[in-house]
Amino acid sequence: MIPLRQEWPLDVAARYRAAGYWRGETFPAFLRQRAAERPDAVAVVAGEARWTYAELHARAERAAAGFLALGLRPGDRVVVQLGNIPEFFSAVFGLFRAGLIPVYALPAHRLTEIAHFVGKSEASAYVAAERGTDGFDYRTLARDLRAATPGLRHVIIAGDAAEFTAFEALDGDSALLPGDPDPARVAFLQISGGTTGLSKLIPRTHDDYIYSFRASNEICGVTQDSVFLCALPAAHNFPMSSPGHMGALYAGARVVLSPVPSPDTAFPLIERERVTISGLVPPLALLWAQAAATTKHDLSSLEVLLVGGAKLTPEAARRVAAALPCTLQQVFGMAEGLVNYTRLDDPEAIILETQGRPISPDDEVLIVDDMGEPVPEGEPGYLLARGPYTIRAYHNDDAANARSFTPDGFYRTGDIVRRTAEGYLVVQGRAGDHINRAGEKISAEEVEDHLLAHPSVFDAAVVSIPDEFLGERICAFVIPHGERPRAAALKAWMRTRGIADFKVPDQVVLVDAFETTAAGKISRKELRARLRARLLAEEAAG
Ligand code: OOB
Repeated sequence: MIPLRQEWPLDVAARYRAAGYWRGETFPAFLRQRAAERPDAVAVVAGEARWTYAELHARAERAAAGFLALGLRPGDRVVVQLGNIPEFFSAVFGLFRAGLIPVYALPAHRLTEIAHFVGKSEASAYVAAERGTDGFDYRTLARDLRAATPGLRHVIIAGDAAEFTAFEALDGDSALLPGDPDPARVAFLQISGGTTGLSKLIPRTHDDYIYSFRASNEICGVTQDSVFLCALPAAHNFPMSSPGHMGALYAGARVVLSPVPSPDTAFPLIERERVTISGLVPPLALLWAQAAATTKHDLSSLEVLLVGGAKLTPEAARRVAAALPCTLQQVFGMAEGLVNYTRLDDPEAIILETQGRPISPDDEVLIVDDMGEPVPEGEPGYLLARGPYTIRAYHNDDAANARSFTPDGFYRTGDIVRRTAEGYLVVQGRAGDHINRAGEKISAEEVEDHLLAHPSVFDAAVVSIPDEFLGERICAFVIPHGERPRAAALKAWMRTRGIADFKVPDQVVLVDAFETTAAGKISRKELRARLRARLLAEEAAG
C-alpha cells in the first residue's frame, strides 16, 4: 500500500504548533472527551434518531471494534458513501477510532467514480447505505464494484445488507482497539473537485483539519448551544468543516441532518429543532429565500446562514440577506484547505460584495499573474495559498502535484481573485476548465472522455455556460460521427456510464467541425473558450 503522507517542512510545522493551531487533538479523542463532558446532550438528530454524545460515542466504539473484527487493520482505507443519515457519524467516528482512513464519496457518485476512489486509495472496504433518498440501490453498485475492484475485501451496508455485512451487526472486542492515532498523520481522504480528469484524493491530518473547524467555530459563532443543520451532503468539505457538522460536534453542539436540502424538508426541521446555523450553495440559498417569504414555519431561531461553494453575486446576496431572518456569511473555501469567511460583524457592503478573508493569521495568500509575479494590490490574479490547514500534496499523483503546487509549497487554487483594500477576497473567475454547477465541480475533460466513448461522437468539447439558477451549466459541443446522435439519447447514454448525474451535460450542441486557426490546431482550452463565446453571442442575439 502506498503510504499516506501530508507533510509540512519541520520548521513550519513547529511554528504551527507553537502558534497553537495544531494542538495534538484527534477525532477519536475529541469525541471521547465530549461524551465524557456532556454525555446526555443530543449530538445527532436524523429522522427518528436522537443520539446523545454518549450514544454516538458508544456506537462508534462498537463499529470500530466491528471493523477490526472483520480483519481490517489500522491504516487501511475505507470508501464511505453515506448520505445524511445518523450512520454517517457512527461509521466515520468508528473508522477514526479503529485507525482506519475514511475516503469520502458523495451519494451522487456511481460505479465509475467509486471504483476510481477504491483503486486510487487502495481501499479494502466500502461502506454504503442500502438506498439513497432518490431510491438508488447501493447494493447493486456494490456488486458491480466487487467485480471491478478485486482488492476490495469488504462491503458493509447500513440497512438491509442482503449478501453483504450489515453495518448494524458490526461488533467486536473493544479491548483490541488501538490507542489514539498520531495527530500529525492523515485522518481521512477528501475528494477534489477535479479540474483536470478524474478526482484527486486529498489527505488531511487530524491536526490541520481540527484546527480549521475549531477556528471556524469562533468565526461563525458556534458554541455548545448551537444547532447546526446539515442540509448539503455530509461528506462534502463545506458542510463538514465550515464550521460544519464536525465543528458542531467539536463544540459539543447539536447536528440536525436534513436528508435533502429543499425548504419543504429543511424548514420544518429548523422550526422543530430551533436550528441556529446552516450552510448552503447559492442556488439553494436563493430557493430558501424565495420560500421564506411565504412559509408558515418559524425560522426565527436561525442566526447565521453560510453561503459558498460557488460565487454568490452581490445581487443574490442582497436577496438572501433581505429574505432570511439571520446574518449572511459568505464562505469561499476548498477541500484542499484555505477557507475565507466574511465576519459576522462586517459592514453590509463587505458581506454582500466579498467572499471573505482567510481563517488564519498564518494563511499566506498570493495573487499572481501569468508569470507568477504578484499583481498590484486590487488587481485580479491567480490565487495561491499556503498555511496551517492547506495541503502540500495530493495522494499518489505526481503529475497533479507538479501542476498544482509551486516549488515552495503554495497550492495553486485555480481561482482568479482580487483583494480589496481591507484584505477581503472577491472571486472573479477561474483558470481551470471546470464547471461549477451549483457548487458541484465538474471536470470538462472527464465529461469529454465519456462522450468520446460513444460510437456516434467524433469529437467533443465541454464548457460551462452561465445559468441563472445553477450559476453554471454544462454544455457539450459534439461533432457527430456517422449517424447524428439525438441530444436526449446522448444524455440518456451518459447516464449509463456509471457517473454522478450532475456530470451529465445539460445541453448538447451538434456542430460540423471545431475551428482551427491558420497555424493549425488550437488548444483544448482555447477551443472551449471560443465555443463558449460563440454560443453566448448567439444566445444574446436571440
Ligand atoms: C468548496 O470546496 P470544493 O473543494 O468543492 O471547491 C473549491 C472551489 C474553489 O476553488 C472555488 O473555485 C469554488 O469552489 N468556490 C467558490 C466559493 N466557494 C468555493 N467560488 C466562488 N465563491 C465562493 N464562495 O466548495 C468549499 C469548501 C469549504 C467551504 C466552502 C466551500
